[in-house]
Amino acid sequence: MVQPNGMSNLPMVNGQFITIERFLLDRQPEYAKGDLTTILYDMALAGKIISAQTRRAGLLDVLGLAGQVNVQGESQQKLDLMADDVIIRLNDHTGRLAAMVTEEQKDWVRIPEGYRKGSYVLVYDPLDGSSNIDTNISIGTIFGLYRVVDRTNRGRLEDCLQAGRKLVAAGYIIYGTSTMLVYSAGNGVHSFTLEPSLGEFLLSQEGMLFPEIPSYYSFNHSAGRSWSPQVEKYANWLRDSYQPPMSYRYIGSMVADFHRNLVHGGIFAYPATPEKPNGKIRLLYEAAPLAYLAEQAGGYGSNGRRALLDVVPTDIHERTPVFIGNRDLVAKAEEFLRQS
Ligand code: AHM
Ligand code: MG
Repeated sequence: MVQPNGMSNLPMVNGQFITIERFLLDRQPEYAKGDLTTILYDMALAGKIISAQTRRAGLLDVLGLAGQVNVQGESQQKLDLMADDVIIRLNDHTGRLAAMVTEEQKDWVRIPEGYRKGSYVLVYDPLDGSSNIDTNISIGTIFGLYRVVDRTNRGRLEDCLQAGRKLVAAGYIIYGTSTMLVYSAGNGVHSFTLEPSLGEFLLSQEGMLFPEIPSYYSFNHSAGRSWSPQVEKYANWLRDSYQPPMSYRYIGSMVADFHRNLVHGGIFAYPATPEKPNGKIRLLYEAAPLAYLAEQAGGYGSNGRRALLDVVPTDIHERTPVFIGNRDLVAKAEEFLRQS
């Protein structure tokens, strides 16, 4: 591939950038080859399409508001519904999936009659942080992949209600200053940046790890008045006692807060409050995939008492408190929350 100007910092093999396709073909562990690799490639394609749509979101809004231009129905859909539709349409007919679970649909998504069923279940939040869409702030797609529980009987609720520990791959696509795809299939966390003029995701970093010294902590402090005394003490400890001091950053898109903390080190938390006894974040398609990535990057995700990956969901849209990021910071949160 020709080297675009100013991109010499990306890893190369034999003078060439490494496309996600090449990476998936060459570097996937044996167990992840086949359908799993192809689903990951399909998610990369979904990311390209959603990225293109989010880049045009402001324009589509203007056209929609003017009401005089005959915008296609699809363009006028809310962006999160459009993203949901893109992912379903790219995946429902491929014969690789047995079921899907999405934040945007009340029930789990069945593979339509007439299409072959596969052995995997795709769980996803099509556009996390969607309250940020109209203010041009980073948002993202989060996804996880499970194998069906029983290959002879595919596509049931119990295939969807699996603990994060059973994930075989997870990732996110972040639509920010650039579009990046970050994923793991159990052999470390790898990131790719979309080169817009080529329309290709190129390897940015293989084997991402949380830096040892964290830089940021991310809570919504406006909820502070409702926190338990334990959460309050922990937040105060992060602010007043942690050395070297960390900065406070909260975007309001968990995927973007997580990504920044993965790159620079830190912790994101969305604790329980009396108003939201289980917090806000959804276990199956938000917390578990990010907890899987966190553990693959040397970090940890907890609900404040135990590993998020060990919690078996009883409802596809179940919520959970979340503490996720550098392992020692999350372990410290558990320590504070154990205190009476
Ligand atoms: P969403 O999936 O509807 O976008 O909601 C989840 C988002 C998270 O990305 C983010 O961390 C959180 O909601 C922000 O909520 P709050 O405004 O209560 O802090
Ligand atoms: Mg979300």
